[in-house]
Amino acid sequence: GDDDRSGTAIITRTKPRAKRPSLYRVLLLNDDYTPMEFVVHVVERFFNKSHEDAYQIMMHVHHNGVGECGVFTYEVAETKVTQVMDFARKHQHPLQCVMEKK
Ligand code: TYC
Repeated sequence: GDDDRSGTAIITRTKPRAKRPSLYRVLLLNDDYTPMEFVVHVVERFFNKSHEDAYQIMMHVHHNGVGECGVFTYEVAETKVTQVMDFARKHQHPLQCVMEKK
């Protein structure tokens, strides 16, 4: 509509506007204690990576301090972070997983 009972013009959009959701990187952080094999397992299990890709991501984090495991919408990224942090805590490893807006 272009008018209302208050006499104030209101312009509404006709063409459907696709609102793309913001995207978030999920990152693993390096530490000195979490076993390499545990990190590889985490990347395979929670980020659906092949063993080869998971190993590469783990080694990237080991050498660079931080690395990306995937890019997701806010809710999915938040779920990944919680799942990884809970799993690491359960196994008493200090592994840290965080998300950041792209
Ligand atoms: N730096 C760890 C080690 O030498 C391995 C490791 C890799 C830990 C990646 C955390 O996100 C990580 N055992």
